[in-house]
Amino acid sequence: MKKFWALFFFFWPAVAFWSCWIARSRGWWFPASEDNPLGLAMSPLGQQIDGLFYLILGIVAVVFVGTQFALGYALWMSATKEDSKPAHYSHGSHSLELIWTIVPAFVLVFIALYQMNVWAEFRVQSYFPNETKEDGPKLEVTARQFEWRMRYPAPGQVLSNQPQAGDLYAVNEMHVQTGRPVKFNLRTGDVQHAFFAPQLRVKQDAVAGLIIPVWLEVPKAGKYDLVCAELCGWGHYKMRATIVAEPKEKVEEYLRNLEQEQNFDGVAPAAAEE
Ligand SMILES: [Cu+2]
Repeated sequence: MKKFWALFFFFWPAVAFWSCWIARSRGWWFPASEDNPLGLAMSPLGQQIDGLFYLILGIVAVVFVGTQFALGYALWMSATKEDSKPAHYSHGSHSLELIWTIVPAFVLVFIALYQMNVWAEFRVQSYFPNETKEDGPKLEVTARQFEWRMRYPAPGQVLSNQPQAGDLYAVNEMHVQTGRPVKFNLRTGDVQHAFFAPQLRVKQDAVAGLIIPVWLEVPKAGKYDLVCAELCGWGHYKMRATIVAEPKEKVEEYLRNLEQEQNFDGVAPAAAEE
C-alpha cells in the first residue's frame, strides 16, 4: 500500500502530459474552429501572448513534475526502507528555505521583465502601433446588458466621444479592416463587462465611467467571435457578437449601406417604383 502512494504521485505528471498532448488535436486547447482546428492565435499580438503562455506553462510544468517526483521519491524511499531502521526527523533547513525563496523570486522577476514589451504594446497607449495613432479610433464599442453596440462616425468624419448626428449604429456586428491595426474605444452602458475575442486573444474589461482604447489586428479576412467575459447578469451568455474582418473597401461599403439604411425615410426612391 505504501508503494501505491509513491506511484500515485508519479502518475499525475504522466496524466497531465498525456492530456495536454491530446488536447490540441481534439480542439480542447484554445478555442478551435473548422478553419482553425488547432486554435492558433489569429492576430500577431495574439501569437506573442501565446508565446508567453507557453513559456509560463513550461515553467509550471517543470515545477509540477519536480515536486511530484520529489514527493513520490520520498514516499518510495520510506516504503522500501527496512522497518528496523529508526525514522530520521529533520526540521528547518536554512539553505533549503533560501533556495525555495530565491529561485521563485528570480523566476517571477524574469517573467515580469520578459512580458513587459507585449504588455505595453497591448495596453499602454503610447506603445500602440503607429497606425492606430495615425488613424485614431475607428469606432466605439459599448457593452450593455446584453448586447454589443457599435458606433461609427459618419463616413469621412472622426469619432467623437459624444454621439454625433451622423453617427452610424450597429448591434452585435463589428466590422474591422484586415491587415492594419484598428483602434476602438470600449465603454459600458451599465455594469462591468469584458470584451473578449478569443481567436484574436484580445480581452479587456469595460468599466463604467471609463473610455478604454483597445486595438486589434486581423491579418486574415473572416468572422471571429466576440463574447463577454465578465459575468454581467442573467443574460451574460447572450452577449455573443461577430467581428467581421474584411478589406478596407468592404468596410467602407458596409458603412455606406449602414448610412443608407439609417437615413431611409420609408419612402422608396422613384427609380425603384418603375
Ligand atoms: Cu456582459
